[in-house]
Amino acid sequence: RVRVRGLSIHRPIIYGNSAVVLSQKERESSSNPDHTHRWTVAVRSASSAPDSGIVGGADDISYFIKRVTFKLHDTYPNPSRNVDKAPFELTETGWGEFEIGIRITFVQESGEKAISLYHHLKLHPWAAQGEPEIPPLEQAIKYGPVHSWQYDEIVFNDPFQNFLNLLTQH
Ligand code: SLL
Repeated sequence: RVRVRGLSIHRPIIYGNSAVVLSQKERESSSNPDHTHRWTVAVRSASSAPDSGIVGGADDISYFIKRVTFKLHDTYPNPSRNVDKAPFELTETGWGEFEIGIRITFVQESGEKAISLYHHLKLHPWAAQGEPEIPPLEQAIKYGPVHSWQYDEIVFNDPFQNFLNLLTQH
């Protein structure tokens, strides 16, 4: 296995979450009536399909990512959640914001170490001056979905030749 010295190759990704307020009905029929929001956390390719209304995700990134582990707050059952195929996302309900650990494991043949990212799960829209940090639910419903996404680039330095081939063939 040979490394291609001096070469860097990057893959653009986005990671983050979208959140919506649960309807009264959904809250009543939920196993936990304290839950106020449904949210999805994800790692996706940065490119978006035109008119899809979805942030990123146009390309499948599973040719170089083997697993994404989302580490949730300890108030969740089995807080460490593995996703082993695309789409690398997780949908849950809850009531509070917290820091989500995102661990990305690359395909075996890459020889690359896993990387860790952190995302602050965002449920509430940014408050204007003088407004409460957590708006009343009726107001949050009017505001609509909350989106919090980050662009990033995964950089591979001195990649193995076979991994470089795999990356460039996609
Ligand atoms: C807070 N530091 O106090 C944060 C913690 C935890 C959120 C938020 C689900 C809990 C469950 C949930 O929303 N946890 O399923 O019981 O705001």
